Amino acid sequence: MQKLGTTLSSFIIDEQRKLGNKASGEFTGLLNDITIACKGIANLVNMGDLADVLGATESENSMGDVQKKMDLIANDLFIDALENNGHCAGMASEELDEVLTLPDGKPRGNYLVTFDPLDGSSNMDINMDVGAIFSVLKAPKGKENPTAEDFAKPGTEQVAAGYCLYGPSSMMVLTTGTGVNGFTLCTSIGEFILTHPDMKIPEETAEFAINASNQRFWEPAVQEYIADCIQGEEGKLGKRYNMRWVAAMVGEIHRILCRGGVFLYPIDERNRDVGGKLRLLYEGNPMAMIVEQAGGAADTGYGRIMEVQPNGDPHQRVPVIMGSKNEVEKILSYHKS
Ligand code: AFP
Repeated sequence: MQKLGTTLSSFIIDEQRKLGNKASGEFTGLLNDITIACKGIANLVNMGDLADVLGATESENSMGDVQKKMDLIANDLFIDALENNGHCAGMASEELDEVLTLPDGKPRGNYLVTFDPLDGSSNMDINMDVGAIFSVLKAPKGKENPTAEDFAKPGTEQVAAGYCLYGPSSMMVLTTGTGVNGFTLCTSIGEFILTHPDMKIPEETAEFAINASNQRFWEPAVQEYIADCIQGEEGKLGKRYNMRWVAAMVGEIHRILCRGGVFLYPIDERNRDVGGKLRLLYEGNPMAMIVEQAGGAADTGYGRIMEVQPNGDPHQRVPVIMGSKNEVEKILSYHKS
């Protein structure tokens, strides 16, 4: 007989049980809310054009990116799942200009959630990988409506982080600070099942991911490292490298969790003033927590991503270098020299 295995909900309940009577069940409830949003998104992403969710809207987000139809739908699904159950006290989304205050009368919980509801959304229309990324922080005690300042916590204060990859199968990858576990969505029963326990990133790699079309804008350290990778066995690094680019950070980080690699979105001449391209709260911090929990490293080139002190702007950006530990250290040595 085929076994069902461990579902995401039972896994989380079990983790919380290990905390003894300290666990109220609220955190379990919060992760369950996020899971429901992700299942709703997975369903629509899988239906694609049949659900009329492809294409762009006429609106832009605060970063000036044109919002895709599915960006807005995914954002609404996250809000809907989180604002009604009393587990969450406030939210910040890559798709919203300001942090979101819960409507009056809705119960408030003890957690703040930040999310990028549809990372890599330009992949939607070409039927390629997209994902959702989320991070959970403790909410300030007794504050009805948390503000941007309450979200301005370094990544080291995250209590959980995860992503849901909508690829050939949908997978939820989660850390609550004790390792990383991956769950595959079984569409026939509508449950995420534990398929990738205790994910670990190999320390060594010969695979990098960077948008090479930006090469002329990169800093000298990154230019030099990539040039040495391309030299292969004849170059200073003495080995042949492979390159991949999914154009959705969720896809890149998932590949790195499965077989190692490094992902770089460095600061470049065009985004130096704003600090990089990727967002600290929605992409940098949650992915850094997952990568570190899986034994990898996550840095800006100048320090650990999770130790960056947020400046209070929920859309603060950050340069990103993350993945296999020894390779990240190699890249950092280029920065140092
Ligand atoms: P969106 O979340 O706006 O779709 O952007 C995705 C992303 O921020 C990140 O996931 C990718 O790594 C990166 O953009 C890809 O960007 P380019 O291919 O344009 O460099």
